[in-house]
Amino acid sequence: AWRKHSASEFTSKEQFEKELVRHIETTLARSLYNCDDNAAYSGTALAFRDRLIIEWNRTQQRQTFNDQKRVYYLSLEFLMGRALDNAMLNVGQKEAARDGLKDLGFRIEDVISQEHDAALGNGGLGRLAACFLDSLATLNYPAWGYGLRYRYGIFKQEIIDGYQVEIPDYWLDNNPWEFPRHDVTVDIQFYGTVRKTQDQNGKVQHLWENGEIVQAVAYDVPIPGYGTKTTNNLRLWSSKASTGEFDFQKFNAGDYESAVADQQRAETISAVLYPNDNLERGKELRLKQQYFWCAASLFDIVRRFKKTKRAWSEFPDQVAIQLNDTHPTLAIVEMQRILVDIEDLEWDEAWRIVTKTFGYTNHTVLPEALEKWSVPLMQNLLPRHLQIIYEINLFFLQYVERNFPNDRDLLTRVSIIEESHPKMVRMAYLAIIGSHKVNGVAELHSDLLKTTLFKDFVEIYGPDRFTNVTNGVTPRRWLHQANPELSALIAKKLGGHEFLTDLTLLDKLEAFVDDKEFRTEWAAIKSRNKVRLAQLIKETTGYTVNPDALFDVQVKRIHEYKRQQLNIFGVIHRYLTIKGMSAEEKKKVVPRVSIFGGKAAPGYWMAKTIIHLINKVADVVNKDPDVGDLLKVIFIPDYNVSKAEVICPASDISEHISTAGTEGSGTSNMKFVLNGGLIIGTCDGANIEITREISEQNIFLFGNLAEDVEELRHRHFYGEFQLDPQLAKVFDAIKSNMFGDAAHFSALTASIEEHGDYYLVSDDFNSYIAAHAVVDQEFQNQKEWIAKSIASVARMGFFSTDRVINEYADSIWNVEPLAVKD
Ligand code: 26Q
Repeated sequence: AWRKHSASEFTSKEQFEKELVRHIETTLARSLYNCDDNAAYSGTALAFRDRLIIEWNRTQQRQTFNDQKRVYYLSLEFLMGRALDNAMLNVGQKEAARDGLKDLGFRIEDVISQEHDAALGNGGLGRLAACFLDSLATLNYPAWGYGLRYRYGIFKQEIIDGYQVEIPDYWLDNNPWEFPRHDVTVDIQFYGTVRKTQDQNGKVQHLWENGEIVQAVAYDVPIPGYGTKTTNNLRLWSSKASTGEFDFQKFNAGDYESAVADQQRAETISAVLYPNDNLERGKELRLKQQYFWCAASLFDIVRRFKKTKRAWSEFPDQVAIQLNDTHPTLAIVEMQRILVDIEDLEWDEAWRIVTKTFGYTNHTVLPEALEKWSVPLMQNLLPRHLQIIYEINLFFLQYVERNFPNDRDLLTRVSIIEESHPKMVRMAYLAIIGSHKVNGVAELHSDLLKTTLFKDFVEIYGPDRFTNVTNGVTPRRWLHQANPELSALIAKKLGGHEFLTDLTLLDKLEAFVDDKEFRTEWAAIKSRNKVRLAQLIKETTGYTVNPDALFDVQVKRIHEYKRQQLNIFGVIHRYLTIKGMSAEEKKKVVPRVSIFGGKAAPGYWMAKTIIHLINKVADVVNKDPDVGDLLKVIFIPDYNVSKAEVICPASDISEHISTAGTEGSGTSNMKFVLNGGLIIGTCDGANIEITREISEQNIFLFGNLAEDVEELRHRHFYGEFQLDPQLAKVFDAIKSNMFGDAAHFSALTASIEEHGDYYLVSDDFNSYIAAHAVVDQEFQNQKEWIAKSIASVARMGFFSTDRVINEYADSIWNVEPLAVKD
């Protein structure tokens, strides 16, 4: 009962207003009379935050008291987006806030949109981690996320003269969602030397000494679940100069300047998120980030375990650690170091504990994304860890040798150390060897891992170490929050919002596919969502688009394998076709808006060239009176989570057109279909399973299959290459300077015409154009189109991260939810 009367509760708009005003006037020290949207946002966030904190503390107490097995999700990226709307949904009382804000002269939507996105991630992998946290809390799993508290998240993108320009994203000022824990710190060592000694019993010991110490400070973020009291913790580490005595020596010695420089260097570790997506660059600072975060997290996890006074052998019964890609692989080595060097366990016993604890998720088969670190670099930064890696490798290769005698090639292929110049540490192999389960993120991807990249390891360990867990998205953010009207309509038909926690209930919608009134409501919602997107387009680009046109969307990181170039070449083809039409023919054209969005890694020139071409095509097409409303081309700048929440509900069709076999899963494909958009795509990643669920009738598939790719590339390599004739016309237009100086785009056309067309743009072009013709055709039959839209949503239940998390819990972590009583 005491909880009902705690100071921060509110269940009516009057009580909410009281809390809001109190926070504005006292916490923020502002007057209500010059309170703008931003202050209203801060006050509202603080009022809801108070409510979260209570459940957060209780959840942590409950989890400590129950002492069940916990899950730790290690990810260098958490692409959270905004928190307030989600807090309102999970705390409840959004309507009280809406009414209270209205009384004070604010629109809740304007207030919510004041919040700066928490953009601590690049794309799919980081957003997946954020969806996982939401599902873990919603399903009452005792789980923590561990990451880095970057001062700068992913850069803000501006488009200037058609070029991407990167602006630093400083986001930490006035962030009400994080709680500094200045008492939770860990000293992290770098560099130094390893000294071998013996203890009293003659046992060999390794002392890692004389390194540089950097301090890790914990910042905690509450993660509320939906429809539950569970509020889990996301712990982000920030780097700071160590305050140890050693470090004051320089100050005392009068070397003030170099002492300050040392401090700055320490803070650099958590300064910035590396903006590469699916590309690794081998920079020392990145390795420092990885170790800093792994070591701090492991120390914290071990500290929590040791408080329970259990035997070390019980560690894997209490702790499951999941590695989000290879970025946290050093955690495996660090764990072994803690057990052997510090806790004095025997190597074999320690290693059994380690491998039972870790699981590794792979997100890509692209060779350029596979992490490798140079041995000399690692030797210098983490000398003891390199020794341990060599030791792990030695025992592993001995094991392989015993089971596959006289196969030198195999030993070379699977060695953690690549015998190149310089030698390299293969992080994926280390992650496989140190984990009990390895999973891919969609069926095709997991199959490809087993038959190509990790084939030798399947031979060595047997197939059971390798599994698939197909990705998903959280229906709270990606249906209910992003598309409140659709969520309300579904709830009206299904008799409540239970589908938000059991997404398979959507299958009941199938009964309404032929319900005319329902179809009309469904279509009206899509239409209003398109108006909302048209407004965003107007605000961000200045262009006016017709909401009745077919909205064709491709938003994701810009990458050659994702083939935005195929899309823009298709748009140019469409433009040329319209230009060649008579007035009579034009009447039959389905008006279309081609919408792009996404960031290119700052050093990825080809991706930047693709952005430039899209913007130059937009310049020409959008002002061409011959075309008018029949075609518009839009590049929405600075694509991020909160823009995605506007874009996903507003597509008629979206594009998921990667070269077959290259996209691990894709998750925006799921978001678009869940919001009633149809998709055009290749047989790649999760598109395949989406097709299986919603049926081939409801998706526009095209292009070569993964099994054909190798052969096609081989043929290209041996000069057997014919540019598709329709694509040739597109290239001719580009080369005629139709979209500005063709020299800007020559590298892009040459990569296809002259350098082997690695991503098979030309091979798939004809099939792509044909698929779009079918899209145009079918869009004209709105009745059928809406029926497909409804039928697809009805069959999307599989793609909830709630299902995903339960699969990880059963097949990898072996953890149970913690029951929460009221
Ligand atoms: C590695 C080393 C150094 C610097 C950066 C990186 C780095 C950073 C980010 C490597 C890869 C990433 C991101 C990868 C990623 O987002 N992968 C996507 O993961 C999604 C979730 O599983 C899948 O749906 C996508 O198919 C996959 O591309």
